[in-house]
Amino acid sequence: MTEQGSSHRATTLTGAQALIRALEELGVDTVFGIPGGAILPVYDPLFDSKKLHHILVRHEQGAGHAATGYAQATGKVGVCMATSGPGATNLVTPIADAYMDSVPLVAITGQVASMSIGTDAFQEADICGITMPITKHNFLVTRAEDIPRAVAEAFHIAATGRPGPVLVDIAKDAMQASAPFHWPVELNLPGYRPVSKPHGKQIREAARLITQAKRPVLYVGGGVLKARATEELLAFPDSHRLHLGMPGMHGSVAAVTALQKSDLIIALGARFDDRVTGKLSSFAPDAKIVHADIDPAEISKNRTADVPIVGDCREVLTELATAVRGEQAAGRTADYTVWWAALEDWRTRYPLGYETVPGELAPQYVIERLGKIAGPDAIYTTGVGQHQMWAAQFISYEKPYTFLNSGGAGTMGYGVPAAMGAKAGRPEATVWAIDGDGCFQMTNQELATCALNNIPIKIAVINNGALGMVRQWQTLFYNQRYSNTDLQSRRIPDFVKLAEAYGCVGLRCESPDQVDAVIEKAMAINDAPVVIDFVVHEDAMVWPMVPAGLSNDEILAARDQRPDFDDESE
Ligand SMILES: Cc1ncc(C[n+]2csc(CCOP(=O)(O)OP(=O)(O)O)c2C)c(N)n1
Repeated sequence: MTEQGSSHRATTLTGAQALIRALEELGVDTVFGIPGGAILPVYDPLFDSKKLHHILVRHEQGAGHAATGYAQATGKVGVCMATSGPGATNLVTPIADAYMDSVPLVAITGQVASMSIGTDAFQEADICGITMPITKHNFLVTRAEDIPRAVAEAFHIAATGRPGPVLVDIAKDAMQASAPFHWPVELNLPGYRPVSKPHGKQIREAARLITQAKRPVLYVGGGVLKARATEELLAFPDSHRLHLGMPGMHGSVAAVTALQKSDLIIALGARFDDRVTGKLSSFAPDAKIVHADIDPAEISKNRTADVPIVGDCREVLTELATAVRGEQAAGRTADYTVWWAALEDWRTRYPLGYETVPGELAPQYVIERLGKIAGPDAIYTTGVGQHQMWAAQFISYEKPYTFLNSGGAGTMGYGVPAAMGAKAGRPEATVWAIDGDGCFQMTNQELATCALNNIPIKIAVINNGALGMVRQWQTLFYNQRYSNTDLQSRRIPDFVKLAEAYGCVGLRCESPDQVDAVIEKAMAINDAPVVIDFVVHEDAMVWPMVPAGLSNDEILAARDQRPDFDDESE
């Protein structure tokens, strides 16, 4: 390939070469994928690329979550690739997952030749139709000359505004045909103009409410991370005095109650998800709402905003801080002392905790020790279930972009491939996947990918032998009738042998006194992936809990333990 200046005569490339060239121009360094018939023309020039590193995964779902983990750890757009039909449909779960968590992802799929589209051709699936509701946008490209622009637009859409997944589906004949290659391309996106600068009047109104409020709470969502606004927020590390912890179904009593009793919620890049609000009609009944989000569709979707602010969280926070300082300079200051005393009181009376059973290994203890030993510079990913909630509760996250999990979709199987992607993007970081035995069995084949590609992630399988979170609901709401939640995974498979079969180091830990030593041993291994099978107590439960569908006022600090707020003055 020759160098191409935009004003010079264009080089002629095949569509497949143009795709690779466009990805190189966009600065892509890592692509996760699996080839097949319809995408094969692309894999040929990919073989020669000096800039693109393709990681051959074992399942397309792994490619998708790896690209998501890569994107979340690096802030760049994650890229995955698959062939038509089943290759593309295997990407559906990670695409939906990235959509729910607003992660910038570009999925490139091969499609059958344009002449065959709509004929039920071999390995044909209408992946644009299938992913229409779970992508920010998607493209079906049937001409070679359209490939560079489609790819450039896909990256632009994925990364700007509210980030999200974009699919580029390319017909095989478009990859094989030739066309002049022009770069850079002019984007042609009428109607796509995300608003990043907030409206001054709304900012002033928000500042006025903040200085009038008696019980204000910042409700900080993923949008603050996406806007890279953590400095502007003075991103509260978990150890900060004003950080109350995670709100919602398994949030801390202090965080849930603070929102419930607040008179002003300042929601930043957050979307009033049902896992946070509980029964919506009884959520924070006395609170006025300032809602800042880059996606206007989020504002007043679930809870009506008194002050809607459409904008990028970084700009919103900068301007809001200036406006609040202005209010204060004019003598309008708020006194939150009484409120802080109440928060402090809830926090000290209802701290996070857990029970231990003599002779048994508590899963919370394992996760707590892991967080302490691996420390705040490590990146942690999780699956979905009890272990995910404990990882949110018992690890102290001091830095942004270090806790990656499937928050919106709740996708079991996210942990291992996301860790693989995070480690591929941040090779210098220690990356731990904290996984459940159920989740681990959904995507652990990517251990082979990690072992072969020198991606030495570490996996802590919190092995309670069951689909723990579902079992917890059966304990609490289905009379302890454990229908189909016993995986027997303390017997089958043997996770240590499984790890070894995949070229990883396998370790097992069954008692509290071995925990530190086994974690330290894993920390010392950096030339291979490590799997630790932590055989833990099967009856441990996640507390606090707001039972699904109930008001957050019904929070249980622990089993049968309703917090008592009556004795406080508000
Ligand atoms: C793909 C998928 N299937 C089913 C579920 C429903 N589900 C949520 S948590 C859970 C159990 C997870 O078990 P495990 O991985 O062992 O984690 P634990 O809760 O025991 O920590 C299930 C089945 C889901 N979230 N995702």
